[in-house]
Amino acid sequence: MAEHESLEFGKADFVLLDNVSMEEFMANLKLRFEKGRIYTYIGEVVVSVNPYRAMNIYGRDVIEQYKGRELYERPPHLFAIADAAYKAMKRRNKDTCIVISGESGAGKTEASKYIMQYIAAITNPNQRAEVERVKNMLLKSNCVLEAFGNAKTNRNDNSSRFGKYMDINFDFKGDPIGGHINNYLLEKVCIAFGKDFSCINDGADFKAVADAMKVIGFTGDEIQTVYKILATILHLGNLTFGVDGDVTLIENTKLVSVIRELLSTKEENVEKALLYRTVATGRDVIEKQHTTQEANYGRDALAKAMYERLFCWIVSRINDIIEVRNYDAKIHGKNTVIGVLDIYGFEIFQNNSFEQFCINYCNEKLQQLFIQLVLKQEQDEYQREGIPWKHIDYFNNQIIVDLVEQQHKGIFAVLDEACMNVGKVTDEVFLQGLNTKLAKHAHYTSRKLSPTDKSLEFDRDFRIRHYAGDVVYSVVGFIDKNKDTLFQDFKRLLYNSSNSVLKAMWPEGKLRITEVTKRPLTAATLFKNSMISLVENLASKEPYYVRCIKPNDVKSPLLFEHERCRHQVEYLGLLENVRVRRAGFANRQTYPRFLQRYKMISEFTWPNHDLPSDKDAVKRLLQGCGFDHDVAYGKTKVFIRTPRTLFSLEEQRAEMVQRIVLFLQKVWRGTI
Ligand code: AOV
Ligand code: MG
Repeated sequence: MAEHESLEFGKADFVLLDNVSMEEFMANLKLRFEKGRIYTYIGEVVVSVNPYRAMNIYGRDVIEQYKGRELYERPPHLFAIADAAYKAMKRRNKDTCIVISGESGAGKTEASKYIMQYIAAITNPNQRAEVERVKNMLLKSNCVLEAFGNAKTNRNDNSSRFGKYMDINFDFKGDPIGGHINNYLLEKVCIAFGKDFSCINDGADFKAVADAMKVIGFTGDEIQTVYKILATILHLGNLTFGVDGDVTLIENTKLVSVIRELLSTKEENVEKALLYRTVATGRDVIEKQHTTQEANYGRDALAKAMYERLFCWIVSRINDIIEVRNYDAKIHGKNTVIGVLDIYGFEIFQNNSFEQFCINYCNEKLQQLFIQLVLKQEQDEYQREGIPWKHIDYFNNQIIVDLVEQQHKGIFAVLDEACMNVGKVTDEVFLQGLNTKLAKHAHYTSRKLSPTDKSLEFDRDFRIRHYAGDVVYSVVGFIDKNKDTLFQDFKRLLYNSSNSVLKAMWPEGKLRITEVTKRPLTAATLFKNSMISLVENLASKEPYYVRCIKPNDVKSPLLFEHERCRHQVEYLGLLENVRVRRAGFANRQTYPRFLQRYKMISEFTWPNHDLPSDKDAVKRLLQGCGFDHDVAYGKTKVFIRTPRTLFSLEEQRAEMVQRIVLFLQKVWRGTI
């Protein structure tokens, strides 16, 4: 609890507020923001407010101040949380993860970068070349992924359109030896318009990205192919179709030659794939001409699919390269992990579609994890240990998670069912399904169910009451995006390229039309499965949280929009977090572990105690130091309420250790 920080900057930990009320919380948050203190703790959770200006708090000197320190010894900072995760990993052999959440533009990606930089800076004191190489790769791979996966939205100029979970593996010395990246849903809609992703934006940008790729270890051929794919996507954006009688044709045929060249395929194959699809009817295989509408759809789907495939391929190539290679480390030494999760934040746009729906569902899942780990688990433990405890209420969003992912009647299930329909498959059919199955759900409504509701402007709208607020979604496009069909003909076209890098990206193009039988999993199912395994993975690690807040919608460093911030504090459950934390205990340890660390500070326990149990010994020790009032004794653990007590125990221990060392030195020198 950074006590040396002057009160003029407000309270460094919300747990120290005189009264836990929204007013006091907000007043403290605002005061600190205005004084340039963008980080504040709730116990071990960091609350961060986006400063929207360069802060001089990430330099080498600051890193040094946090290295190896305890959380409460220095002013709140991301570095402190990164250090805590690192220490837990190194000292206690725990896999840890740092979960960064908050809405779009709140500062998650920036935070994840500072955390990575910190970890890179404090590791490898011996400058081992191999470790330096790995660190460099991990940092560089981040830039490459950002170049391909970020885009400008009206909420954030550098918005992550994909979620990223990065594991860093450490050897027994605590040095990084490799990593692994999981990516989640790359938003593909923007690609159709071809201009939003920074790497497609201009050639100069691509040069920098290409350089970074080279450093990581991409081959020249691979980089060339990436460039060709990006160029193809741009050209596809300019390709238009017309009709002559009942024949659909390509208007700008010159572009077809360019694309052919880029894709290393035959010109007639490109043209055919754009204008026809091969269909199997029973034993016959026929070629069916597209209408212009179908041709337009096919072209856009191709551009999107190529981009998505490219992105996933880049991630998997990076994974090949940064994977833990040192077999010795794998077999002999311990191999622990710190995971950093930076994912798209909750978003509400003017028009919200399938992508926003997935993104917001993801945020529901993460909020549920937070509730499980921080609010629920904590209270459950007090109960288990028999510590007197008054339950603190919080909104449990499990009901919304179920609304989306439940089998048979969840929104994803209804969507998949609509997509399986043999007859008419339209967005309206999907909406009808929702209205039938969810008519009574407290968190769902639609124009049909609430005809007088002003926020539901159109017949195609439905509304979800998310934990973070109401969002109106338009069903238009849900079916197409969920099915995510790419005509087989395109897959075959790309597979048959004489460019081996491109060919390898499209292995399913190998199948002949008659061999394609299995319906691919829908986008919703894939996404749901990836979210469930993400949450399982996070839950298996010791979590550290960064909760990001966006102070205003105009990217101003000066403006603290009270209502905007209050709303975020509310839905992030921060007040409940403070209450649980405050009523709760900062630290807990089993009795034997506690004794092992502190027994030297009390005559009753050093070198051994003669009390009936370790619990009695711990009681005796704490009474002796005068901390009895600040602790509670559970069945197996001692609970320490304020970090100050722990801090002072640590100080006393350090003093004793010093004295013992001096004493032993004297004994050795023979002066005693
Ligand atoms: P996000 O990751 O939370 O949104 P970013 O991390 O991209 O948001 O932050 C948005 C912008 O805010 C950045 O481009 C910076 O200009 C500024 N910013 C954020 N944190 C800091 C900081 N610590 N210091 C200075 N400027 C900062 V999204 O990816 O859209 O959900 O999907
Ligand atoms: Mg981001």
